[in-house]
Amino acid sequence: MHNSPASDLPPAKDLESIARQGSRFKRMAVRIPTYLTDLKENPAWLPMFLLARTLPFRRIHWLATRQPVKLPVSGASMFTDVERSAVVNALRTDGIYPSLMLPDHIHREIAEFAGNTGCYGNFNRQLEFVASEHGQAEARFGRPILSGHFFERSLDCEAVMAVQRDPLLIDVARQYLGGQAKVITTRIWWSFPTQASEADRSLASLDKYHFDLDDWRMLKFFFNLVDVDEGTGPHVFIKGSHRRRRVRHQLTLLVGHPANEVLDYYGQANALTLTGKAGSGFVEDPFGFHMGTVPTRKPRLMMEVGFGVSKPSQRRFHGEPVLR
Ligand SMILES: O=C(O)CCC(=O)C(=O)O
Repeated sequence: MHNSPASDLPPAKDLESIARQGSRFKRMAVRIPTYLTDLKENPAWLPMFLLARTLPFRRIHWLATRQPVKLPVSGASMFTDVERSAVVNALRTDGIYPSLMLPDHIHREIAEFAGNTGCYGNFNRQLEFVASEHGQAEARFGRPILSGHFFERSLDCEAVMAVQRDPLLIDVARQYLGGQAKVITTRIWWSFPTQASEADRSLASLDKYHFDLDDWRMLKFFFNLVDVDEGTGPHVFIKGSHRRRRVRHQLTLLVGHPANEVLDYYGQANALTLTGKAGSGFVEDPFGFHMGTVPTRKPRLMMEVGFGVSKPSQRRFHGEPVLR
């Protein structure tokens, strides 16, 4: 067997970057079928996908398409004591408002539903199990299971629908995104402590700072449905990164970026870790850098209601993979 002398090899740093390039290209290639489906379903997806990552084009789109905000939606909100203008101001400044709280009966009803209903592991409809049997499911299916999604089953839970329809959510979304804001995702899902591969973590948007690029403007409400501490895989958001944006993070094909690169530029002090009691929630502009983290001690149950300004794709509505 012939071994190359050490002097024939590129320096270690170059080898590392070759390896990184390889996996980046692979990650991009994996996404191509999803992109083609989006394009076929809605050709307007392409200009959004290419241009919505840059601040000047986002601004132009905002000025050209923003619709006036109609009167506030009538009806009582389950979020008492929340001032809508305070939420919208915090979103404009920080990209996040971190102090929402669901009523007890609502988060308990959703948690009970998620505990008793079959979920699908790693976004795969073949891997169905109930959350309390996560360990047995990993043994049965012979693979680590990082996430458990309910897809359209989420909408069978009355309490989920009550949150989705709450007047505060749509009012805040319209004030922040413009009068045409509409719901584009509603999902509940588990993330489990496990030895997950990089690909599974990437599919579940875990452990990698990224920004969302599913629409020109988006807003996401998230709720922790179990007590979430450092060991439960909390969500992390980088305050201010939705409006002060490094040029390199605008002229990039990739939405995911290494933690050191993100934290060095936007500042460690701006990384907000969203731990909290069951029912605690927050609303963020997902153009800001954010990520979920992999639980190390106990499973996390989470809910998301996402708003956008364009026609939602079927894939997004049902919570199918949004590959990154
Ligand atoms: O699991 C989380 O906390 C993050 C989810 C996420 O990154 C997303 O919905 O874009």
